[in-house]
Amino acid sequence: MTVFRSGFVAVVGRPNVGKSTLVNAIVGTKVTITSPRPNTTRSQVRGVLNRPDAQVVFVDTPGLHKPRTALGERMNESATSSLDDVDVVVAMVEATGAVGPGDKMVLTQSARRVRSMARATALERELVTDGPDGAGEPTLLVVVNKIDRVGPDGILTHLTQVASVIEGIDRDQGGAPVPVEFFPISAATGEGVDALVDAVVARMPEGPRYYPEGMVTDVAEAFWVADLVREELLHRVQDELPHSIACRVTEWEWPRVRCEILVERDSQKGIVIGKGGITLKEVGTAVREQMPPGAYLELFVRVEKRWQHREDALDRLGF
Ligand SMILES: Nc1nc2c(ncn2[C@@H]2O[C@H](COP(=O)(O)OP(=O)(O)OP(=O)(O)O)[C@@H](O)[C@H]2O)c(=O)[nH]1
Ligand SMILES: [Mg+2]
Repeated sequence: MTVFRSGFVAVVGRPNVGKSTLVNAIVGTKVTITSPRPNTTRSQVRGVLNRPDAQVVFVDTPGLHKPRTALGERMNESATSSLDDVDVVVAMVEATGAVGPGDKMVLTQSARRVRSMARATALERELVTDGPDGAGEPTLLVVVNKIDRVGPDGILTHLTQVASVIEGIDRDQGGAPVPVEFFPISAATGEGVDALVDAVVARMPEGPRYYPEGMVTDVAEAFWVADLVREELLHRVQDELPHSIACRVTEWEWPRVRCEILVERDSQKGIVIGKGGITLKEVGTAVREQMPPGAYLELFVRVEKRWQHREDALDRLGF
């Protein structure tokens, strides 16, 4: 008898390694925004993969980093807490550049979680006599992304480096080595992604559909539009400004949608608006193209001083 498998997968990694690009590639629709700037994703976003044999909910997470703001701390908490409720952990690094301390932190947290899953599974097997559900030993899936940017030698070097970092983590954490599988992929071209998805599905427990079949995400429409506005801005502004931007929809009276763009300083306001309003105009056009036809999108820029550092502002903005 074929079983239906379902469950949750967290995709964790440093900022900018390509987590959101991967989730979009797997789901087959854009469900989470991406950009060349680090810290693009600020909260968990669920993307649902529906197959005849399985439903897998991929949880895209903010990049784990050394926080310099209250927002950064909340983003890290959001990423770390995603590990608590999932069946499989995918830890992503990128093939370009060396495996750094940020990657080590990601691998350490991921390995720790897989170890605790292994302990829980062992305990369950002792208590339940009718055997395991066939999903196998908890295993850390390590994805090496952006292989389109390095040659085969580069991939091999990187895999070797990651493996030795994990050996060090095993020594630090003690006990048996954590089971690991490696997946060199390119989220951008799709290379290697099917193999990863098959491995994830094989590791899902037997279970029901958690979401209706046509549903690809649980992100609310107003939140999505605000994120699309931020995405378009991230592609147009530089330096520290991406971090200072927050967007939220303040009115939704279809087809009229009003979205507020917050910045932290007066000087940033002009950059977001652009000469003669050109940047805002371009952003508005690009976002409308991704909304249902007929949308009338109004964009406003407002200064909210140091909002990234203020707990009260973060509460209000829903972080
Ligand atoms: N060449 C190449 N670029 C990629 C690949 N995957 C992602 N990128 C690019 O890397 C950048 C970051 O991608 P994101 O998916 O936003 O990265 P992220 O890990 O979600 O980043 P945060 O949300 O900031 O943590 C974007 O410019 C992507 O286009 C890949 O496989 N190959
Ligand atoms: Mg992201």
